[in-house]
Amino acid sequence: MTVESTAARSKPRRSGTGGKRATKKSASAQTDAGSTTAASTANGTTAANGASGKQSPARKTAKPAKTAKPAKAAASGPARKTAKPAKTAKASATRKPATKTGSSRKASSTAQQAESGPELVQLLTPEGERVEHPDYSIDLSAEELRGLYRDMVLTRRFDAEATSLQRQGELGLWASLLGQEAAQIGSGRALRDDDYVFPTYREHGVAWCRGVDPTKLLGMFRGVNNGGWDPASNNFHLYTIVIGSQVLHATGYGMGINLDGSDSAVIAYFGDGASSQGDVAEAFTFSAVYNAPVVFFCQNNQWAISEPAERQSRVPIYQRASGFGFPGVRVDGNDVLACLAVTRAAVERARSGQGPMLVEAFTYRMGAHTTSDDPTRYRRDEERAEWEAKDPIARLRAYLERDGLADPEFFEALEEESEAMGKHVRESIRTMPDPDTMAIFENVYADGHALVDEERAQFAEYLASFAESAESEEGAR
Ligand SMILES: Cc1ncc(C[n+]2csc(CCOP(=O)(O)OP(=O)(O)O)c2C)c(N)n1
Ligand SMILES: [Mg+2]
Repeated sequence: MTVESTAARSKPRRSGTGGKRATKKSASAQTDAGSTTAASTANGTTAANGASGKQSPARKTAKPAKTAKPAKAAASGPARKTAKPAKTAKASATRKPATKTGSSRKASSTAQQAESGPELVQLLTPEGERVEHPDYSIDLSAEELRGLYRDMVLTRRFDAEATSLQRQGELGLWASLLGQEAAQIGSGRALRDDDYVFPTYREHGVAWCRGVDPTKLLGMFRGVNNGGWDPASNNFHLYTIVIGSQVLHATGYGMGINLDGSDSAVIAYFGDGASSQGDVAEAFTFSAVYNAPVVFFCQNNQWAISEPAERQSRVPIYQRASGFGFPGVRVDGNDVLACLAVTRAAVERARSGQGPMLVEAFTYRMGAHTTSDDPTRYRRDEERAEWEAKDPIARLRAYLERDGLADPEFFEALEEESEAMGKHVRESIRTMPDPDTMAIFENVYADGHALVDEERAQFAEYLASFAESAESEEGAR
């Protein structure tokens, strides 16, 4: 997908005004499968300024230059040697994370693990207590809150089914979103239909919010198609495995929105690991310089396969934004209300012509990286247990029950719906047709290519040779 083609796509969706995007519209209520979110009320400007202003505490703790001294290291030769903390870090990283006492780990985790305090936006505590934040507020009806809960429960159920189906041999691979439901549902529900989403490979909750049929997400993981849905139908791009590349695509799309003069926004999802990619840095630069309406939504789930987040950055990821000239904010990624409020503010900001914003959703990958991974090889059980206590679904349920916002019938009905969904997913995968083997040569070039034609003919001949040898075996009997 090229920048040109994604940008061009936005054109027919929204008629351009011909001038600069100036109209600041409220996010319209979005309804999907019974769940609604209210119009945005957050003041993007205040919110963003507030967020970008808070840098001192973490900056201070992030000064573990004692171990790393990155600036000096870059300037002088000998210092570079001391800047080799990779050695210390290496020792504490993949093999022996259990001790977590290595100086490198200790220093950098201070920068990473600001799980409470002023720099983390939170509206719902892990115990399910509703709290306020000076820059981000939200006022949702009981129905809307139940809708968010339903979204998270069904997404988790779908994800669990997919993991089981992989174990049963129905999928080649699955990348679970377990633990990241709030980050995805909160941000996904902050969007309008005409906004455009660029996901990684783990955004099953966002796909749900965009109205993509969940069973369509399975095709690629079963190996029967290259994506399975039409991105233009739901403004939800195909899953992207090349880490960070979709962030550049989002930037190009955002620059296209500006040229169109529309007030849509674009959101790019990426991980803590992806934040180290050059593509992401380039996307930050271009979005800032071209004032593109891009929300960079980083789900910091603490791990990039077996690499801990502290190996990606010496400062909290959200603080990187200020170096590029736009605001960044860290939100409790297990708090669906905070994720919704912060993303709404960021999207509103983009819509009103104020350019990009970085949202770092601080969360945790509860499962393995993918079904091919074994996280017990590189991380402590205690770490997972700590995060289990911050579960995004349990905390919203606690709030709904304590404040009488949902009755037992609601939870029972949802359980039934969840069961039905599981059944539907299992049945769909087993009836998913295998593709025609020769289809691999389709859509390589829009107008065909001599080399592809040649390869197609060779492959057809190769396949035919099996039929011939089967026939001769038959004849020999
Ligand atoms: C350009 C590129 N480099 C390396 C990989 C291999 N790879 C796949 S997933 C992954 C880790 C990504 O971690 P993160 O960005 O934190 O996302 P998460 O998987 O945690 O959601 C890597 C390195 C890749 N797919 N693409
Ligand atoms: Mg990660």
